[in-house]
This record gives sequence, C-alpha cells and structure tokens, in this order.
Amino acid sequence: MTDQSVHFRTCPFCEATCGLAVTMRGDEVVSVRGDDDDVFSRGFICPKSQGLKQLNEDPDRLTTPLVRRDGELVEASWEEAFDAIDDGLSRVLAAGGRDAVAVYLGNPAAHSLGATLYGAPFLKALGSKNIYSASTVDQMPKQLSGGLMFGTGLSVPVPDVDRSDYLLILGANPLVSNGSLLTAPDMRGRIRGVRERGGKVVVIDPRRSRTAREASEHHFIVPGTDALLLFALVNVLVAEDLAAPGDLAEHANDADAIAGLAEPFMPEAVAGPCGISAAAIRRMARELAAAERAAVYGRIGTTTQRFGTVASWLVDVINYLTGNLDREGGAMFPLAAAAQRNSAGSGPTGRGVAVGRWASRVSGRNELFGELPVVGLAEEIATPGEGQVRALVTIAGNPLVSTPNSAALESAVETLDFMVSLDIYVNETTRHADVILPSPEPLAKGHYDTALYQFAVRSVANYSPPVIETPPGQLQEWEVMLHLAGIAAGQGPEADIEAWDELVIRTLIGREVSLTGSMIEGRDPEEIAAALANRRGPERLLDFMVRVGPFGEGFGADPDGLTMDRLEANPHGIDFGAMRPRLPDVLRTPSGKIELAPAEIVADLPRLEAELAAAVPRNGHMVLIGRRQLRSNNSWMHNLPALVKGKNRCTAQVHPDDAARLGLSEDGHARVTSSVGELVAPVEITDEIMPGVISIPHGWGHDAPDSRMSVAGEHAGVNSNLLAPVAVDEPSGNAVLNGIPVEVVAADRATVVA
Ligand SMILES: Nc1nc2c(c(=O)[nH]1)N[C@H]1C(S)=C(S)[C@@H](COP(=O)(O)OP(=O)(O)OC[C@H]3O[C@@H](n4cnc5c(=O)[nH]c(N)nc54)[C@H](O)[C@@H]3O)O[C@H]1N2
Ligand SMILES: Nc1nc2c(c(=O)[nH]1)N[C@H]1C(S)=C(S)[C@@H](COP(=O)(O)OP(=O)(O)OC[C@H]3O[C@@H](n4cnc5c(=O)[nH]c(N)nc54)[C@H](O)[C@@H]3O)O[C@H]1N2
Ligand code: SF4
Ligand SMILES: [Mo]
Repeated sequence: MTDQSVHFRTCPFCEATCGLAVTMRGDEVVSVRGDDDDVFSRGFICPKSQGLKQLNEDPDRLTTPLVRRDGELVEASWEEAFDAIDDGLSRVLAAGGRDAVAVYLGNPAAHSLGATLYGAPFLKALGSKNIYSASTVDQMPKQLSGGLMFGTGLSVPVPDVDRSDYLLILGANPLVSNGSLLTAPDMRGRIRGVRERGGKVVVIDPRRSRTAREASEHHFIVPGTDALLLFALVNVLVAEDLAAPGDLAEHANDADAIAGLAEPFMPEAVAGPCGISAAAIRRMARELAAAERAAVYGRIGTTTQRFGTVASWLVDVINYLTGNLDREGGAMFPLAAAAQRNSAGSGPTGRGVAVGRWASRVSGRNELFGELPVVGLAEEIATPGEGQVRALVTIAGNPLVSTPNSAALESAVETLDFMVSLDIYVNETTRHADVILPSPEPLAKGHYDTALYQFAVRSVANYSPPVIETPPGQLQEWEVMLHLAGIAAGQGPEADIEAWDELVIRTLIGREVSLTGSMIEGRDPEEIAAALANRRGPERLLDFMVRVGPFGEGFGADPDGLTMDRLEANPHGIDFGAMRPRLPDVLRTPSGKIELAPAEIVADLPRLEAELAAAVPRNGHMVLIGRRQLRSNNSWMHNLPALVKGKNRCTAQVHPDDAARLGLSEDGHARVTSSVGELVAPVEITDEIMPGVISIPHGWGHDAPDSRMSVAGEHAGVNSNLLAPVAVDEPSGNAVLNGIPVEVVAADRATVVA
C-alpha cells in the first residue's frame, strides 16, 4: 500500500529501549513490530510495545487541558489553563513561600526527552525544597551507594551479561521487567547466552519468577534479608581467603575494614533469618569466587526494602572483592553517548555526592540529589506550620497509587489549595488536580533515552523523530515545562518560551566550556551556540550533548564524531560497542578512590546487626511483597484493552501450605490487613511463592469514582500500597515496599469493606 509508511523508533515504555518498526497510514497506526535492524534489540519486543498503537487509539487519552470549574474538570484552552495555574501557584507562593509548592516527578518523565531535559529549569525557577520523585520508591539506595562509593548519583555498575560466566541476581525479574538499571533488550536471550556458554545463573527471590525458572539455580529468600545474605557471602570470601581484587586494590580505600564489618554475619548466623542454608551460602561464595567472570546484580527487591542501601553497597563490595568490578563480564560502568554523568569533566577526583543539604520539615529525612523521600509527602501537606506544602505539581506521576500509605496521601491531597498535573489521563491522582495539562502521545514526540543509556550494556545512541506532527493546539512537554518555569519565576502565564529555551542551552554551553577536561573547554560560547542554531527545544540540547559526549565531534575536534545529523541518518541506531574498563577515570570521589566503607553506610550497620540479633522464627506470620507483570507498566497501562484482556491478574499469591493453614481457596478471596490498611483480593494458590509470603502486584486499584479510564475501571483490581506503612531504608529514605508484615484471612467477597 503506497499510503503506508514505516517508521523506526525506540519504544518509550521501559528501560530496554527496543527498536520498533511502526507502520502508519496517515496519523493511524497500522502495526507495531520489532525492528530487526535495530543495533541493540535486533527485533526483540514485548507485549507492552502494542501500547503505542493502543495509546494512539485510546479515546480516554487527554488531548485538551482540563480546568476545574464549579468542582468539575472541564475542557479549556491552553491560555485559560496557564492563567489558572498562574493564579493558583502565585497565591500559594505569596502566602507560603517557595517550599509551599511541592513537585512529584513520575517514572514516564525519565522516558521523555522533554520532561528530562526541561525539568531542571522549572525546578530551579521554583526553588522549592519539596521536590519528590518515583526514585524514592525505587532505586535511590543504589544511587546513594554508588554515589558514595564511586562519586556520582549515576555511578551504578551494570552486569556485563553478554560476557559473564556467572550471574548472581537478587530481587530482579528481568524476564518480566525487561531489566532495570540494566538496559539490555532481550534479557531472556542474554541469560540463556550465559548458560549456553557453560556459565551459571543464580536467582535469589521469594518467588520462583520467570527469571528464576530460566536460571540454573534459584533460592527463596525471606523478604528484606538480602543484606544479611550478601554480608555472609563477604564473610566467606574473606574467611576462606577467596577475595582477589587484584589491580582494583590500588584504586580503593578502606579495603581493610571490610573483613571486620562482615564478621558478625557468618553463614550459620544468617541462614535462619534468610531461609537459605549455610551450606548453600558457602557454595555460592565459592562458585562466585571461582568463576572466571562473574557479576552480582541486585534490583528492586533489594532496594525497596528495609536495608536497601546496605544491600546495594554489598553488591558492589562483592563485585570488588571477586575482582569483577570494571572487568569484562563483571560489573562495569557504561559509557553513554550523551549526558553520562560519571564522565563529565575528568576523573578520578571529583566533588563526590552531598547528602542531606537539607532535611524534610516534619520527619527530618535527608535530601538526596535534590529531592526528599516521597514517603514524607503526605505529612508535609497535612502538618501545619511554616513551610507547609499547599500546592502540588505532578509530572507524569501517579503517587496516589505508586507510593506507600496511599490512603493517607489521598486524604492529604484533598486538602491542598492547588494542584496541577501534566499527564495523559484523568486517573487516581490527577482527578484531584485543579488543572490537567495533556502531554502528546509518544508518537508525536522526539525520543532519545538520555537516562537509560547511562545503564546500558552497550554504548548505543538512537534518536527517534516524531512520527505524528504535534496536533494543532497541542504543546510539547518541554514547552509546558518552560511555561511552568515562567510562572514559577513570576513572569506570568505568557512567558517567552524561546527566550527560556535560549537560556537553557546557553547555561549548558556555559557550564561545558568552563569544565576542566571537556572537549570544548575554553571555547567561545557564541561560536558553539551559532553551530546549534538550526534546531530548538530538546533536539538542540541533544545535539549539543552528543557533540560534547565521549563519541562526539566536539564542534570540530573530531569531524567523524557524533552529531544529531548523524543520529538522524541512522534510524536503527549507532552502536559504539560493549562496555569497556573505565577505572580510575570514571571515579568522581574527593579521594579519587573507590570508597569501600563509606561512613554513611557503615553508620547503618548496627541496625542490621540488631536485626540479626532479634531475628525470631516467623511462627506463621505473613509478609507482603509485590510483583511486576509483562502486560503492566506500573499503574498506567491498564486502560489499553490489549494489555488487560484475559483473566484478572491482580491476585494475592500464596503458597499451598499457607492456603491450607489460613483456609484460603483458589476461587475465594483473602482479606489482607497491615498496620495502615486493609484490602480484599482474589486468591491464587501457587508453589512458586515462598511459604509465609503473599504477593500482590502494585499499580492496580482503578475504581476511583471520578477518574476517566473506562477500560481500567473494568479491570480495577486493588491498590497494594494501601497496605504499605511509612517505613524507610534509613540512609536513603527510600520506601519499604517489600517485606511488609500483614495478617491474612479468608474473606467472603460479599463482605468486602469499602
Ligand atoms: N508496592 C509497590 N509500589 C511501587 C513499586 C513496587 O514495586 N511495589 N514500584 C515503584 C516504582 S519502581 C516506580 S518507578 C513507581 C512509579 O510511580 P509513578 O511514576 O508515580 O507511577 P506510574 O504508574 O509510572 O504513573 C505514571 C503517570 O504518568 C502518566 N503518563 C504516562 N505516559 C505519560 C507521558 O508521556 N507524559 C505524561 N506527562 N504523563 C504520562 C500516567 O498516566 C500516570 O499518571 O511506582 C513505585 N511503586
Ligand atoms: N512489565 C513491566 N515491566 C516493567 C515495569 C512494570 O511495571 N511492568 N516497571 C518498570 C520499573 S519502573 C522498574 S523500576 C523495573 C523494575 O525491575 P525489576 O527490579 O526486575 O522488578 P520486578 O519484576 O518487580 O522484580 C523484583 C523481584 O524482586 C522480588 N523480591 C521482592 N522482595 C524481595 C526481597 O526482599 N529480596 C529479594 N531478593 N527479592 C525480592 C520479587 O519477587 C520480584 O521477582 O521494571 C520496569 N519494567
Ligand atoms: S521490553 Fe520495554 S522497550 Fe522493549 S518493547 Fe517491551 S516495553 Fe518496549
Ligand atoms: Mo521504577
């Protein structure tokens, strides 16, 4: 058909960055398939990719701003919407000051070029201490441990899966999640590759997940005890003289301290609390040490729990002790073509990371990387006093479903004086907003993964131009962010967007030319700006970032180097190769060394020791964990019919022994109660889950009265975060979402409480 055209683009829905071949007829999506020529994914896709077509067709997706009038959200023009925001935010700022406005940035913001690159100017103009994001219900412990050990909040070693002989995976299910802090499309193929090379894959998880089933070996673990297990591995490596960091030693501080710190955590001491035998732990340590090239990888099961930072740190301590840090086939530092934080300027010495430059007003939790733990948002809204939050801006976030103690946050949000959301739906969160600004659908946006390529197993660069023209009357996310910046800066609703955009690029250029070690150190900013003048918005910023990046043309320094023009000429992406050793230059610590025993982490060890000492038999008590599902993406893809069809997936999984003990039956329901909430969910009995553990997926509970997601409403499920109390991993303030004590009883559906 001549009126059809095929467009190649990167899928924006998860961290795997798969290449898609999208067939269009005008603005209509005919099909979405894998791009066999994509340099990274080679045709691999998952079912969520169909979301691109389904979102395009979704009648519930917002295309006009909504403004609340007489209590109801009604369609409005952009002018009216920005007027309302200027009015609402100005009133709150005048009455309560900068901190009275809180911002929450959700997960899709990290997948959006506009929101990623233009978030900073808005936040800077706003100047509030109350900045929150999904990071503190996710990976903050890993960012903190990486930051303290290696020097930046994005210094996260990534398992080099394609060249490894031994993978130890804790609390991650990449066959379903498709990888996180690990950008590598087709994880099933890559994990199979390890085994086909004669290597071994070991999975530690309270559920026999898809990844566990694909692995050579799987161990159930009592939720929340990974730090104990990892410490026991360290203990064995040291006690049996298996530690062999080799050349790494010359780049590290405090290696001597590790043995002493690990001393209390003998395998025999942790075996009971973890539910893994001492013999198995010793064998694991020996195999890890003996493997030619091995990597330990921990993900959300290890970060969203009580000892997230300690567990995240120990993962890299083990990678160090076994000599696998920065080694091919081990855990390595990626090198992204644009914006790689840990390669800005030059190493190995740097400023390191600042922790706790301010603290939250009510509970005194530390700021990290410019934000506060989101578990504290509800109390910051609800507690009167100076600095009380009175307005909230959500950007691509659904915190009323995604964050702990959802009911308390909802009650707090209802009392706000003003709320704005940049989103694509009226959902559980945005239904409370006074103004909702719509984002264009993914096909109408340019795409490049500045964030995710920082965790990629290969240095890949791939830009996708918009396939659909911005519909008339629609604004791009970056333009919206700059309008918000203008309002926050007191310039009113009609700020000069072009002037703001100019300021943003000038700021980036100014910083780069004065950066020691930059490709354009000392160059004339005017000359650089002139060379970028043919573009605007995110594409101009991206052009700049790739040109000064590690493969860049450096504004004349290397004529063969990377530019936006070259990216546009390569729709299947450009592959600059596998990860390569980067020590010591990748470091940005003040000492210029790897810090193996950071004080902030060591300070949390007495808490872990107390846990070990207090470990009591569980006596039939149940703990809650979550799970991800192939056809879900956190809370927001349940309005797409292709992704919700089939049987109800929002079930409470329990082991047959627990089901028998608690009187639960497969066609019945369980009432699950925690210290803060209660819900009723259909029971699914399976021996894939560890006895004593119950699993309910997060991201459901779409029965809010005035949300406008008709399909999701028919597949409502329950919000598991109603059960999550306000509990944190102390050093990072990250929420505890796994290992929550609950009581489980059989419930008759007819007695469901409202
Ligand atoms: N119990 C439990 N809770 C969890 C987790 C868990 O494992 N267990 N996981 C946590 C994790 S890792 C994360 S990242 C968070 C996610 O937490 P959030 O980011 O708060 O939630 P999402 O479900 O990703 O919701 C994203 C929002 O963005 C909107 N959206 C989607 N696409 C776009 C777009 O292109 N532009 C704009 N402007 N908006 C868009 C959606 O409509 C939705 O409102 O959830 C966390 N919550
Ligand atoms: N299909 C799909 N893909 C997604 C998402 C999605 O919602 N759906 N969300 C995306 C996001 S935002 C993120 S952050 C990533 C997350 O990516 P992953 O970290 O791979 O997330 P999960 O699939 O939730 O896997 C976490 C595993 O940890 C286990 N677990 C729970 N508690 C513990 C514990 O205490 N210890 C151990 N060792 N394991 C535990 C769970 O049983 C689960 O199997 O996925 C991304 N990809
Ligand atoms: S794995 Fe992730 S990036 Fe790949 S098609 Fe699925 S959702 Fe898209
Ligand atoms: Mo996440």
